[in-house]
Amino acid sequence: MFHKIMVANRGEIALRVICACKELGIRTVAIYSEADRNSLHVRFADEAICIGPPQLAQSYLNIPAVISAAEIANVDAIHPGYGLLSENANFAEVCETCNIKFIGPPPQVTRLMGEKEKARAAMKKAGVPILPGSEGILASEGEAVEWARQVGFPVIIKASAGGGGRGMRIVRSAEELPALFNAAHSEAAAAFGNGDLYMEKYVERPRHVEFQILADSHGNVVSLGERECSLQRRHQKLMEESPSLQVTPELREETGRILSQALSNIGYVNAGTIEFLMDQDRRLHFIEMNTRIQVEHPVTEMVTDVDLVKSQIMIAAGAKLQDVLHGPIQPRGHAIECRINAEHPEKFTPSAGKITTFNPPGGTGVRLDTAAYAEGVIPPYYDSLIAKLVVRGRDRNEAISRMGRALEMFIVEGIFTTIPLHRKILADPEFRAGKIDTGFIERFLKAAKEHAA
Ligand code: MV4
Repeated sequence: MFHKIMVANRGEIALRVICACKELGIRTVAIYSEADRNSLHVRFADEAICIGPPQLAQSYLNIPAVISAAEIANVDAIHPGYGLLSENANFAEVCETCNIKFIGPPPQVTRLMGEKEKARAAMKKAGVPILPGSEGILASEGEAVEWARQVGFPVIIKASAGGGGRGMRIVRSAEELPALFNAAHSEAAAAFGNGDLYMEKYVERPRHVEFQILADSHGNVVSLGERECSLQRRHQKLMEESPSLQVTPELREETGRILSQALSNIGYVNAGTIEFLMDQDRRLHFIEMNTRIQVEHPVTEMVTDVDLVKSQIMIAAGAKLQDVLHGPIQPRGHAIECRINAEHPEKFTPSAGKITTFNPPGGTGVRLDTAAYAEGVIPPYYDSLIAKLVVRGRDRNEAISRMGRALEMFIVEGIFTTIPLHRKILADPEFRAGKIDTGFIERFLKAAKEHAA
């Protein structure tokens, strides 16, 4: 097992990783920017090293600075958290070169999944259902028209280097395709330095359902079931839950079986998330894979009782799944997570500043992952997520009432947060009935606006 791990992240996820290390008896090293001197990840790590000024490019994304700190502290491994360097295959390679274990998949697997068109082809080959679409990168708008006619309109053009919604265009007819193809190409080239595009059949009003897996370095893979993540605004998730009301035990079992086989074949190692779109017929179609621990991982932890971050660390140290898990995965009850962002609840603009009052909720079935505290300052340089409020209940109704009372007791003053928005969503009859798809939040906000007018 590792003796010392560097946590190459900040905020709630850095604290989350430190918690896992403490429980495993591993020493921790925090890195921090000048804006994060008084952060809790600095306070709770055994050692802390300042790596630069507040700007991400000069601190948490500065690979030479991060590696230098790791060398100075003489760590065995680096946990990247989510975002930042977590899906950077070059960083993983640098770690390897320096004899530091990167807690994540092998670099070539991270690289494969980062190229969405290649990931799609690899998953298809490994037996995972994908949507009808193009094969290989679209060479020209002419080739795109050919594929679109074969697939049938509407189609969606996506950037191979994209993900998270950037560089996408929905195309409903052959006439509008060339212009949208060129716009997507330019946008992708500008945003990712790579204009490669591919195409899929467009699914109207899909649900976003993702499966959590764990894979060890001995070829063993296990599924921990799914999360329903359709409640998003501009590709930012707001609320997640597990299980999904739409996934039957048979579909869960079958998908888990297919994914275990596929990811074992691909040589995947680490925790991982396989994203699917669920269509109107409740069929699942692979769209992307995330090779990191995700923001919403606690939802799965609450229903399975598996510590995913501890599992990542043990797997990176060479442990077998049978020694990481306590037995078969048996999800129990229902969990919901609300992402609490420091932003204006209607305008969604970031709200940095000093927190004057902070009353965290607690009690039965409530978990709060946060690095925020009273008198603490939220800097303007980073992601606006300041807390994840997660509850578990025997069933969805109990989880909803528990979340309602926890949100009521969660008092944050001095900055704006999304707490009021979550209270309203929770009261919505459609949400309570489980009628949620990727268009829900847009419809909800539009109705709220019209009601106010
Ligand atoms: C799609 C789609 C419909 N059909 N692909 C958006 C982000 C990226 N990860 C995939 N996305 C979508 N891909 C096909 N073939 C609709 C979306 C989509 C979406 C997906 C998940 C969650 C929210 C979404 C919001 C708008 C569009």
